Amino acid sequence: MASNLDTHVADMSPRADSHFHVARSGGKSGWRPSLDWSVLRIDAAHQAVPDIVHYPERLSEEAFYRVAYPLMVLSRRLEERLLELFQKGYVKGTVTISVGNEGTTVGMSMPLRPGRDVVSLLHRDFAAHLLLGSTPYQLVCQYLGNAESPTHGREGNVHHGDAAGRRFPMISHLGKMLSLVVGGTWAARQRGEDVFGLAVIGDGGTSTGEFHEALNIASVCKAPVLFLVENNHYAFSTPTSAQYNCERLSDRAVGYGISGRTVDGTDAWAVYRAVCDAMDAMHDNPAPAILECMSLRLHGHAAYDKAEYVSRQQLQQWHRRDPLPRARQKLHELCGFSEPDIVALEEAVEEEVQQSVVEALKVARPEPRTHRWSVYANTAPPAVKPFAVKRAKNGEAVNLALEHILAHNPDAFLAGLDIGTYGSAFKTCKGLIDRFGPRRVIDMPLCESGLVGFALGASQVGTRPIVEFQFADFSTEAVSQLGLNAGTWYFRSGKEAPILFRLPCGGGLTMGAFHSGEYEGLWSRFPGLKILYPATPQETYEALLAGFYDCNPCLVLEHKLLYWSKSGPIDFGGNLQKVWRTRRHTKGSDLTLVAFGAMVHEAVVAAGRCERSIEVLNPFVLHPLDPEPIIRSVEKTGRLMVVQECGATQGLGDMVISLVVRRRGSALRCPPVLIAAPDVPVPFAPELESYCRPNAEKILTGIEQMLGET
Ligand SMILES: Cc1ncc(C[n+]2csc(CCOP(=O)(O)OP(=O)(O)O)c2C)c(N)n1
Ligand SMILES: [Mg+2]
Repeated sequence: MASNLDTHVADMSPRADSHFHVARSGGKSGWRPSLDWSVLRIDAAHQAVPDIVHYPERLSEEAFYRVAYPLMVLSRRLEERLLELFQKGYVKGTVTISVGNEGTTVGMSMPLRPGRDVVSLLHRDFAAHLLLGSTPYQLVCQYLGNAESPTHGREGNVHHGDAAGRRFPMISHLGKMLSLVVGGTWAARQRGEDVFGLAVIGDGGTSTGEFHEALNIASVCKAPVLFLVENNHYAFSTPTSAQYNCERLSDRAVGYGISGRTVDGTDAWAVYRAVCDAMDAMHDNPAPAILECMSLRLHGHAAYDKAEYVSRQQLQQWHRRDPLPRARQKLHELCGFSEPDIVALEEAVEEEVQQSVVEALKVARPEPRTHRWSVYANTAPPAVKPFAVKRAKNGEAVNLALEHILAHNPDAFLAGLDIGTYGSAFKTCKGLIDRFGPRRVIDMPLCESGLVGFALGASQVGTRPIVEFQFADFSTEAVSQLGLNAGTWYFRSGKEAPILFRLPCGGGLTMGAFHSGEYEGLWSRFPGLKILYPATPQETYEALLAGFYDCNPCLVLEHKLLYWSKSGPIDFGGNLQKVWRTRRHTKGSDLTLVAFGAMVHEAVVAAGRCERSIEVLNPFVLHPLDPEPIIRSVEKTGRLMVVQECGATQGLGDMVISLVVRRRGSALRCPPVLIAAPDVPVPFAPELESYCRPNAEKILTGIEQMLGET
């Protein structure tokens, strides 16, 4: 890409007498796209300068500013250049500028141990990314969305991080990252690691439900996570007076039984000390804390926002509190730097910015044809112990599978509502807490979104979470956390997110609209999730093991009606790869009847009563759906009927039909048929529910009609 920005560079040869050393080695030009922070330090008066020390050591104020000031300048100059690149059309999306927030971001991240402590940064934490592992070059690449960006162009601007380095990449949905930090910190501690969490949120973000959920979980689980609130007085254009009604956001700590503190966020040293103090306190007594940093925003919310809603007077006041000039002054006063020393430092920073921009602009755009498009990680599952039992109910199959998983995987844990002593709402977890203890069979607070975030964070530090939703219906509480965050995790970060989700689902139990749904249609709309829907004890056992040992977020739908009503043998050979396949329940040549969950049993009954030869298939893997076995059956029978328990537009029946018609419509001798409930909420009264619900009789009527017509 040609760039008139290149022209600046030629004039900017590094000063021979620069006091500011930036590591340069390798590559043709001698420039390499990685900044070595251990040598990024000021060497005024040829004094040795300590490298950054991390918690539990503390920097002196003088040593702190020697590192903090260059970082703050680097962050600001880089962002100014990004803004310029945005205005020139090189950067797409937008740029949310952190100018004014550098005191908070540098202060809060300096004590952390990169790669060890669990962190989620926000859209105004540019300097913290630099301090915790990103290089200026990488950040520019990320904003340009080019082939070398940390997300390879799969995500833009602030949605980056380093999942493997425990700097979790944020999603746009504010608040959602907090519970991941809680889960990651808690899980790493369970593994015996001495870690802390830093979960950053803005004043606006504190109004989200997830802020409460994450704080509450952290407090109950005693996870040492510092919830750092960057209070810059505005959320986009909304002032704090319209955002909350307490005096200080740190006052909210009382409600969680934890401590809270407010500091001047424009004072980097004050923030640094407050974070170190909080880590000391969390070390002595593992529990979360709130640190509110009163910060400011010297630009609008993002590149397009002129911030006309901020009064001139307030802006002037803010400019007087700009953290950069104050940090600069500290270099003079505390560190004894002369003006030329500081100017040399600033020029060296400017040069680093230039180099990064110029090098990043040379990088190719992502190439769609060779891009890694997969939304699924594909690490092969291990071979597991074979298991057989002559007869078990579906609910017992769940219990047996969970017992196997917990017994063979010390890093696995089960989390959900009432799964401990009570043994879960449908008793499928009975006895597990007695065998594995409350640290591995965990009764969680009632908060499905926070629970999913907690599990996602835990999955990133080497543990293997299993989440039970009490009813599948309550999984809708976690749509963005599960669908948008967990589902896209591998695509965005390249790191696996192995989590098993269990969803007791389905109707027929007179439970009405909020306790009877399946939601396979909803969850299949999110790329990156897998869905298994077993119908027999054998399938149930296999689905739970396959879902657990898979390296992606997997949902297993467990039909509640089948838990204790249906039984059968389990004979599992131990090869998990063979599990991911369509199940044939009856063999036939006149009609292919595809069914899911409890409808499989209704379909089998209907097939048994029918005089013609019906082939009943359960796709078992609902997402990603492989239509080929269904197509092969249709090639034989020439007819396709799909039966689903939910309303016609809510399930996957239409998807099955569409795939068969699109790929092999010529094999059909008549139009395919969908047997489904009407598109109404599942009604409560038994007469109304059974009127809506498909059953063997309705299926049989449909089959006879279909076969009679052809
Ligand atoms: C859940 C959610 N709703 C709306 C938005 C759109 N949005 C992006 S940033 C923002 C303001 C955030 O304000 P604050 O939390 O105070 O952080 P700041 O931008 O001030 O640093 C809004 C409303 C979002 N990202 N997430
Ligand atoms: Mg704000």
